[in-house]
Amino acid sequence: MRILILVPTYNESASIVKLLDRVTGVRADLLGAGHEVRLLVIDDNSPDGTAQLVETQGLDWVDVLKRPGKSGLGPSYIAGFRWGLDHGFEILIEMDADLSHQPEALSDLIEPVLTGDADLTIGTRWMPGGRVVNWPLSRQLISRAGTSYARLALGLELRDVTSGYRAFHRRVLAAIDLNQVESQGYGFQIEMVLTTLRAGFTIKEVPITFVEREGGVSKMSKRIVIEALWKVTVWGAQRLMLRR
Ligand SMILES: Nc1nc2c(ncn2[C@@H]2O[C@H](COP(=O)(O)OP(=O)(O)O)[C@@H](O)[C@H]2O)c(=O)[nH]1
Ligand SMILES: [Mg+2]
Repeated sequence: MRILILVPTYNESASIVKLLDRVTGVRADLLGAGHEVRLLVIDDNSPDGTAQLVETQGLDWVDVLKRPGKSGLGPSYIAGFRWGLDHGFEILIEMDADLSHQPEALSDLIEPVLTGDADLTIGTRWMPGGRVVNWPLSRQLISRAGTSYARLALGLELRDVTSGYRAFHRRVLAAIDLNQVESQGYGFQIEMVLTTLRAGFTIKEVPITFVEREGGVSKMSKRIVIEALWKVTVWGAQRLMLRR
């Protein structure tokens, strides 16, 4: 299979080299199993020079998609999905740059997509076998409450709708209208879940260990949380009115 790991970055110079280093080991195993693995950094012109740092590593399996300025997580991923589809990749992975998502868990994450068991897998913190390390209680509460609200408002059975460690089969991204996806942060992850399910695809959750970042700063903001809450409320109201 042709696998592409998408990594959006905004000021991640503290962790991106370590990430590439750890992906190198995982990649060797996947290559051994007959897969092709490339990685695309989608950088929003990080002032700390993340893109240049990646380029100076000179890795022939890594590309950098340079964007003019900070646009948010959603638009960055949409640009990355388009790039991956255009280049013929079959499995497209979402992964954070801050090492919260363990590259070593990649094989388990993609397994159901490889075998055709699911069209999308989500690395889930809030299920048996999943856990979080060093994550402040306040963030855990926001995450769990957010998922509970989305489950209720949108009638979802998933246990971690905002997780950003995911593997899509290209058939999902090719089938949905990427122009219609409009959310930014957590809202983007929830919107992708909804869009995937509405298009008739299957989602499977895989337990992961999520480790709080050690370097750099989180781009999570009150605005991103409020956007997600607002969007879920609107989508929930539409669901009630349209009975979908
Ligand atoms: N390209 C791009 N990447 C972003 C943006 N905002 C966040 N990211 C990246 O998305 C990933 C998750 O963001 P992070 O700040 O760690 O969010 P948190 O884990 O919820 O605290 C990281 O790799 C960030 O660098 C953005 O506006 N543009
Ligand atoms: Mg993070």
